[in-house]
Amino acid sequence: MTLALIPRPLAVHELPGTFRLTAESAIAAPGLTGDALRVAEYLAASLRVPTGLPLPVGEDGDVLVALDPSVGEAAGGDEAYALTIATETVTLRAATAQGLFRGVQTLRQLLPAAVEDGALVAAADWTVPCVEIADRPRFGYRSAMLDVARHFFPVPDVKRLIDALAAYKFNHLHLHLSDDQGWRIEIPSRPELTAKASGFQVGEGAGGFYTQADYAELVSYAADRFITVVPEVDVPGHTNAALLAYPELGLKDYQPRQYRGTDVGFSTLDPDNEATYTFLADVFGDLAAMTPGPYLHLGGDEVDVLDQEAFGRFLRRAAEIAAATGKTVIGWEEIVASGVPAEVVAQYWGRNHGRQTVEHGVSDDEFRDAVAKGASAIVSPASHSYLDMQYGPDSPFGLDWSGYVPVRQAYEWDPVGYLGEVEAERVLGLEAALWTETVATMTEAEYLIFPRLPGHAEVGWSSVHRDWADYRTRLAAHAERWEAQGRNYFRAPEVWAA
Ligand code: TNX
Repeated sequence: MTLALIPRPLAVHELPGTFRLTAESAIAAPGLTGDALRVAEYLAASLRVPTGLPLPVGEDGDVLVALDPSVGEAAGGDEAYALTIATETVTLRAATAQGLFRGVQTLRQLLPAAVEDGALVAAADWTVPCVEIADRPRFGYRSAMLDVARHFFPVPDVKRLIDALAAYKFNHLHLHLSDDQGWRIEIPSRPELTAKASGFQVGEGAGGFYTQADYAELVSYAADRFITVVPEVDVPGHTNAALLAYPELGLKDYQPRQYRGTDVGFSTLDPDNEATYTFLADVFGDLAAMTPGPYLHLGGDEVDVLDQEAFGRFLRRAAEIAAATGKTVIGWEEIVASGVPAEVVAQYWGRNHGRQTVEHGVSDDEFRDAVAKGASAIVSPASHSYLDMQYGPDSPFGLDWSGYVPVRQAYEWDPVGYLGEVEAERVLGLEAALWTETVATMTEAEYLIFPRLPGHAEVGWSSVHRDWADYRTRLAAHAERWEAQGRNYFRAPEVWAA
């Protein structure tokens, strides 16, 4: 494919000629209301800034945005779209507003990189190559995770990440909201959590937390981009911060403290204290009420200080309490050995591939068995999809417990293929996860995110076919877009030959 589109669309038919946006151009959105009209307006508003063109949204115009139920008939229909660029007109059709939004991202990528600029760009030529595209995603769950607990990232940083996710057609954002180093979300029934346990983080720095209003703002910013926020409160382990607020919920001899290190596995809620479960009901209940999306992530990873019986007993009750909120529960891979019901979605992270220092691990075979018995899976193997793994020995940021993850390795993998013999329908999709032990700012985070994030976008959206040479050429062309957006990225020699 010669067009630098990521993720690669299902069907692309390139045609001769170009379309040009001009001072006479207008967005036609006849009959659109609600979310679909909002998408047309989002398109116009985002193009007006760099182009300086008026681009009114109305009944008529050379850029038609239209709802068309026939576009969404196949699988993946809610996000399917059809985009036709002819010399005089652009036509974007989808069955849903969400499909239109995904198509808008493709149209943006067909425009010159200057379209990504946050200010007026003089003397650019706003042309688009003629093409017919029919597109829809392979997986319905395409997620990125941001750990805001090890280092806190304020609302504008998260919005910046959400914009990147939207550009690459991700549809979920998982926020890791609590860990040993801080509690980052205001829980109205448990105000001590943020009052006592949010003011620190890894290394230096004051930490922070999202108020309910901050969280609502993030949820709605994401929803405007058809991205669902998946909140995670990690239990029973990774709870040193929670225990600083509620020390009575810990094991007898545990001394909670302001923890600024990066060890794992040392903290836990006490499974034998009834107050633990009252705490969970309060926290999960409030979080569920604040979260319009269907998922609640309860963590469940890395507990060194409980035996398997106590760990399983805790998780079965925790899962029940979380499910009672009406949400679909997600837990890290360790949950498959804990006897939680198959309705709990298991998130594979491949701890066995390098991280052998903690208890309750599951082997790949055990994970596969759980999926064969009916569990659904989100697949995020550290060896491919962890954005916090170093690119190589010279990476200034990142960890290496699962080995280095060069750009090519972050592209050449497949969620179903990775697990092996599993029914494809049980695999909801994938996640690219950024743990933030080693990055304190969005600029540092972006160094790890780019250029690897687009590879996961393609793995999640496009067919199983991978062609590194073709992908690399398309990826290389995206650097100009990140530069126009003012983003940091690692200029990997495997992509931009020195
Ligand atoms: C493993 S992945 C963890 C995190 C660390 C991460 C660092 C998972 C469920 N647990 O606590 O931050 O490795 O790569």
